[in-house]
Amino acid sequence: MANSTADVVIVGAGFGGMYMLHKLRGLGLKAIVLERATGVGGTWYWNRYPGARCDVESMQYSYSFDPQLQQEWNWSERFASQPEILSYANHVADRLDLRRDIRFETSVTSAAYDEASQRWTVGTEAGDTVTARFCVMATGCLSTSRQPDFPGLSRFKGKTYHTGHWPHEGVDFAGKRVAVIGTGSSAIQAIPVIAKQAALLTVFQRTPNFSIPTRNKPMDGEYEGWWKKDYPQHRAIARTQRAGIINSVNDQSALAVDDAERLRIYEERWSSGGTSFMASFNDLSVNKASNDTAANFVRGKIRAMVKDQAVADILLPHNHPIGTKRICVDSHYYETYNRANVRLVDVRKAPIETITANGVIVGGQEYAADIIVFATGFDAMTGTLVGINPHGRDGATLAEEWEAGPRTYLGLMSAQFPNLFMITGPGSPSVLSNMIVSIEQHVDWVTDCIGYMTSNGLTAIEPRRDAQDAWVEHVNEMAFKTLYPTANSWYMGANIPGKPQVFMPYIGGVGAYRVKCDEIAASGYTGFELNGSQARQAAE
Ligand code: FAD
Ligand code: N01
Repeated sequence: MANSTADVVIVGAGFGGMYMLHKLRGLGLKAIVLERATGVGGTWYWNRYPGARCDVESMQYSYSFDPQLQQEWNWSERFASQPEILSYANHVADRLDLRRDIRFETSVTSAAYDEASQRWTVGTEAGDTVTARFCVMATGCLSTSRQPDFPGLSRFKGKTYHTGHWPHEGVDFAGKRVAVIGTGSSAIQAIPVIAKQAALLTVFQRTPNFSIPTRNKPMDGEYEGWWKKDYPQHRAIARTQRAGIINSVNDQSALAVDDAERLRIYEERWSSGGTSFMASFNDLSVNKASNDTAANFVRGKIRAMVKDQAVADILLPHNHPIGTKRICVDSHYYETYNRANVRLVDVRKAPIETITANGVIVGGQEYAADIIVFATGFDAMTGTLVGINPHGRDGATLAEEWEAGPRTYLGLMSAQFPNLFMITGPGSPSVLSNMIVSIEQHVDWVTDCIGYMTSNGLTAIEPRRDAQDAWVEHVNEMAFKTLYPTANSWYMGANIPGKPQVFMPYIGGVGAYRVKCDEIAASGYTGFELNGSQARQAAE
C-alpha cells in the first residue's frame, strides 16, 4: 500500500464502513477502507464467544438499502446468531464486490489534517499512509475491548480470553474449570453455553443486571413473509421510531393502569421475549415509580427461576433502574445457576484481589480455574476514536478536545476536524437504537454531504463551535430528562476508571434525530462552515 491517495479514506469494515464504501462508489469517488481484522463484519467478526447473538430481530437487523438483498437473504432464527450475521456481512461484501477496496490486517494508528491541502493523511501500524480529502471513521462504538489490569494476571498458568477478541478456532471447555469475570450482555449470553460444556463454571459478578428471555426460535415462515411482502414500507416506519425498531410501544404510563392490567401486560411481553419488554409502557425510562413496577416484576421472575434463594439474592439487580444500563437478553441465563456445576461469586463487597497461577482470589479464597473468560466490556463510543487521536486544525487533537467528554455536532463531526466524519459517533442515537438503521442514516447523510460539496466546488466542511456547543447541551438536557444518567453505565463512561462521566448517545430518538439532520442538510448545512479552497485562501 505504501503511500496511496484516494478521495475518501474509511476506517473500519463493519456494517458502517462497508455501506460507506458502496455509497461512495455510487458517487464515482475512489474510497479505500482500512481494517485491522482479516475480514469484514466488525463486531460480528470479533465477538465470536459462545452464545453471541443479536437482540434486534433478524428481519430488522439487516441492511435496507438493497431491495433484492433483503428479499433474497433468509434468516434462520428470530434472533440471528453471530455466525449467521457474519455470513451475511461476507455475503454483502461478495455481492457488492467490496473487498477490492478494503485493506485488511491494516491498523490505523494516526490521522492528521493538513490545512493547506485540506486533506487527511491516515497512518498505519506498518508505516503506510493514505491521503484523502475526506476521512470517515466507521470504527464502531464497541470496538475497543477492555480488560481490567487484575494483579497477578501474568502468573496465571491457564488460558485467558476476552469475549470481544474470541479466537476463530473456538475454545474447548470440556472437562475444564472456567472462570467468567463480568455479568453484562456478553457474559449473560455466554454463561449458559459454557456451563453446558465446562466441568465447573465460576461466575464473578460485581453488578447484577436485568435480563429478559429472548424466546429465540426458528424463523416463522409466515412472519418472514409478512416482512418481505412490504419490506420497504416496514423499513420506512422503523426509521421513524424512537429506537429504529418496530416493536409496538404501549403508549400509556405504567401508572395509568391497575395492578392486574399492568401484570397482564408485563406477563405478555415477558412471554413474547426480547427487549420489547422495555416498551411495555411509555414512561419506564423517565418515571422512577413506573420503572420500579417493571424492575419489581423482573426481580420476581428471577426469584422464581433460581432455586437457591441465597443465589437469587445475589442476582437481583438493585443499584440502577431497569433499562438504564443496557438491558440484557438471554437464553436460560438465570436457570443456569440451578446447575450443580455452576457457582456465583459476589465481588461487589469483596473485589477480585489477585489472580494466581491456578485461579482467582476473592475474600481470601482461591477459586481454581483452567480458563478465565473476561467479559469485561469496552471503552465504548470514544475509546477507539481517541485511541487514533486525530490531529485537526491549528494543532487540535481529539484527545484534548474531548478531555471532558465527547463534543460533536449531531454525532457526525467535531469542531477543529474538517472533513472528518464519524458513523454513529457520540451525540447521535447510535447505541440506543437498531444500529443498522442508524448506520444507514449516517452513511446516507455523509454521502449526500460529500456529493453536495463535490458538485458545488466545496472542499472543506466543519461544524461551527457555537452549533456544536448547543448540540452538546441539547444531548445533555435530553439525557437528564430520563433516568439513564442515574446508572453507572458504559453509556456514561462509568466503566472506565478516570473516563469523564457524560451521557454519550443522543436519547431524542432515531425518528426525530433524522428529521433534524435532514433539515440541517436541506437548509444548506446550518451550523456547519463550508469552504472552497479559494474561499479559505482568501479568508487567510
Ligand atoms: P463495528 O462493527 O465495530 O466495526 C468497526 C470496525 O472498525 C471493526 O472491524 C474494527 O476492527 C475496525 N477498526 C476500529 N479501529 C480501527 C483502527 N484503528 N484501524 C483499523 N480498523 C479499525 N447492535 C444492535 O443494534 N443490535 C444488537 O443486537 C447488537 N448486538 C451486539 C452484540 C455485541 C457482542 C456487540 C459488541 C455489539 C452489538 N451491537 C448491537 C452493536 C454493534 O456494534 C453494531 O450493531 C454494529 O455491528 C456496528 O457496526 P460498525 O460498522 O459501526 O462498527
Ligand atoms: O460489557 P459490559 P459487555 N471486576 O460493560 C464487569 C453490546 N452487546 O461486553 O457492571 C469485576 O456490559 C462489569 O461489572 P460492573 C451491548 O450494547 C450486546 O457485556 O462494571 N467485574 C460488567 O458486569 C452491551 O451493553 C449483546 O460492575 C468487572 C461486565 O464486566 C455492550 O455490548 C451482547 C470488572 C462488563 O459488561 C457491552 O456488553 C453482547 C472488574 N474489575 C454485547 N470490570 C446482545 O445481546 C468490569 N467488570 C445484543
